[in-house]
Amino acid sequence: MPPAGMAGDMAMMAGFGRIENRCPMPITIVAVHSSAFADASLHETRIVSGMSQMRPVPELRIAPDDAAVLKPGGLHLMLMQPGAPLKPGSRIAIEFELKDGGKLLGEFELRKPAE
Ligand SMILES: [Cu+2]
Repeated sequence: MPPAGMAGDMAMMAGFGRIENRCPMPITIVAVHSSAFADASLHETRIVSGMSQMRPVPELRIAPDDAAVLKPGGLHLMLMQPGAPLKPGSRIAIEFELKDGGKLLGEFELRKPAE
C-alpha cells in the first residue's frame, strides 16, 4: 500500500489514502483495526440536505485491479481514542479484515490537518 496520510485532532482522526486490490478476486473489507486506537472503522461522508454527514461503511468491496480511494469528503478511516499521544510523522499500522478471513496490512503516516 502506498504512503497515506491522516489528519485530525488528538481524540479523533481521519485516515486517507488508496487501497489497491492487485488480486484476481474481489476483496471485501469488513473491519478495520489498529493497535494505536481504541476504535477504528470505515466511514463515508455524504451531503444530505446540504449537510455533511458521516456514516459507517460496514462492507467495502474492491474489484480486481481496482482501488478504493479514501479522501476528505468521501470514504475515510475513522480513528478514535489513540492509546498514546501521536506526533506528525508517526507511522501507524492499520489492519484491514477481509470477508474471506484474510487480512491486509497498511501503514499510514500521521500528518497535521491541512489548513
Ligand atoms: Cu468519519
